[in-house]
Amino acid sequence: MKKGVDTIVWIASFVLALAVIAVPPAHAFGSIATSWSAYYDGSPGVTSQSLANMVAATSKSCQLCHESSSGGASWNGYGWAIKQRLDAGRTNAQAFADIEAANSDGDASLPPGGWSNLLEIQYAGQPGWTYGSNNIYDNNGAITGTATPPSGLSQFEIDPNPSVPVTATTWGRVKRLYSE
Ligand SMILES: [Ca+2]
Ligand SMILES: [Ca+2]
Repeated sequence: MKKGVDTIVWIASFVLALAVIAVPPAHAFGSIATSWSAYYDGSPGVTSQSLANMVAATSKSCQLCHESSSGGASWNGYGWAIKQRLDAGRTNAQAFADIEAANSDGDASLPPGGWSNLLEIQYAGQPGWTYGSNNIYDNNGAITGTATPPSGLSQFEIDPNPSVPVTATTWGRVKRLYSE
């Protein structure tokens, strides 16, 4: 009987060890989005509605950076920029800060030179998506094609409108808060 118990304990330990080995690496699914949300909640980053807008449009946060609503190894320009910084050894927070001044979606909207990632984030836009075709990058940074922004986003949730101040209390956002 003792031998049978030992065998069960051994098998259980083996299965547990396999489970530990199978745990995904540090950049697990959704962890960077969680980190992004925490960073842009007012401190240290600015307060942002960008991720909330994406969740309202697609029910997921992935397409802030990824081509697909389920994540995976294809990114928009903003996601690829973050990945480059992480691959260079930067932390999530450092990577976010590193690329705030860039215009990763290459939009040509006002202000001159396009909306920087920081301004898009601050004014509830999408730093990785602009109107029309957006370059999509693979794991090696090669452009593999183009994609249009997620269809659930409204015009000024893709690139902000400089004449319309965006606050978290506009009626559309109030409705979203109660529909999520
Ligand atoms: Ca931009
Ligand atoms: Ca944009």
